[in-house]
Amino acid sequence: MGILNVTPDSFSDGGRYAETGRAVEQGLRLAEQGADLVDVGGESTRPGAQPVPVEAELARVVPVVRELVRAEVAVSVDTMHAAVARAAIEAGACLVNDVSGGLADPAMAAVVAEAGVPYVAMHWRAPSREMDRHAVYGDVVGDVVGDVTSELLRRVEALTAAGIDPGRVIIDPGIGFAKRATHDWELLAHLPALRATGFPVLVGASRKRFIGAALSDRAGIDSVPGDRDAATAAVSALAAAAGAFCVRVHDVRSSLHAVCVAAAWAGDRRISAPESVVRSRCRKAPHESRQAPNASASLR
Ligand code: PMM
Repeated sequence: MGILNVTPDSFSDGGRYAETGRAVEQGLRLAEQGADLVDVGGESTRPGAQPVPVEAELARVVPVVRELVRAEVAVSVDTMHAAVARAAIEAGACLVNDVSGGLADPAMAAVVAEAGVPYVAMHWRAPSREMDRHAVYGDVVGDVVGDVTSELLRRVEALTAAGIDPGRVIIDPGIGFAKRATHDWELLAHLPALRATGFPVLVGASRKRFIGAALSDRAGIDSVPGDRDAATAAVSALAAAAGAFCVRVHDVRSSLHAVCVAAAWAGDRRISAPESVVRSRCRKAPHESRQAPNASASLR
C-alpha cells in the first residue's frame, strides 16, 4: 500500500502533494512502482495534529481518488470520517482505512457495511493532539501486545455487530499511535499473535519516529524521515515473514523488493493465503495486476 497524503502537514510528505495535480502524479508513480493500493488521505494524524473540517478533507481527497480510479489505480481512502469514506467510495475507492477503527465517527460502520468494501480497523485510543498521553499499557513486558489485541478484537466485535462483514476486516496494531518506541517494537516482534486472531494484519511503520530513534547518531540525534526508507524496507521484509498481509509505505519500490526477498526466502512454504496479493505482485509486471483487493476473497 503506497501512502499518498494530500495534506499540508503530514510528518514526512506534508505539503509535497497538497495540490490535486501533484497528488495524482505521485499516486500514478506509486502504482507504477508496484503498489497494489494507493492510500489517499486528507487529514494528518501525526502526534499533535489538529483536526481538519470534513469539507476541507473532502475537497482534498475526492478529486484525487476520482482521477486515480479513472487511471485504473486501486485506491483506498485513509479517513476517520463516514462522509469522506462515503464520497471516496462513490468516487471509486475500494477499501476504507480508518485509523480510529470506527471510534472517531459512529456513522462509519454503517457506511462501510452498506458499501461492502474491505475495512482496515487500526488500534487507536485518542485523537492525534492527545494520543501521546494514552501510551500507557500494563506494566509487564508484553502487555502492550495483549492490550492492543484485546482492544482491537473489541472494536471488531462492535463493527461486525453494526453490519460490517468480518470476512472483510483487516486489523492494524497502529504503530506510533498512542505508543512509545518500545511498544512499537514489541508489537512488531509479536505480529504472529495478531495473525492468530484470524484477521489479515496491516503494518504501517513507514518512516515513523521509532525507526528514526533506532537509527540515531552518536550524539543521540534521530535520523530524518527521508532517510528511513532502507530501515522501513527491513521492517517490511520482517513483517511479511511474520505473516503480515500488507505494509503501508512511502517508498514502494524498496519495500516491494524487501517483501519479494521475504517471499523468496520462505520458498512459498510459509506464505499462506493472506499474502496472495503480494505473491502475485512479485511474479507479475506492475501493469498486470492492478485489481482491487477483496479481504474475503483474495486476502483470506
Ligand atoms: N499511519 C498513518 C496514517 N494512516 N493507516 C494505517 N492503517 N496504519 C498506520 O499505521 C497509519 C495509517 C500516519 O502516517 P503517515 O503520516 O505517514 O500517513
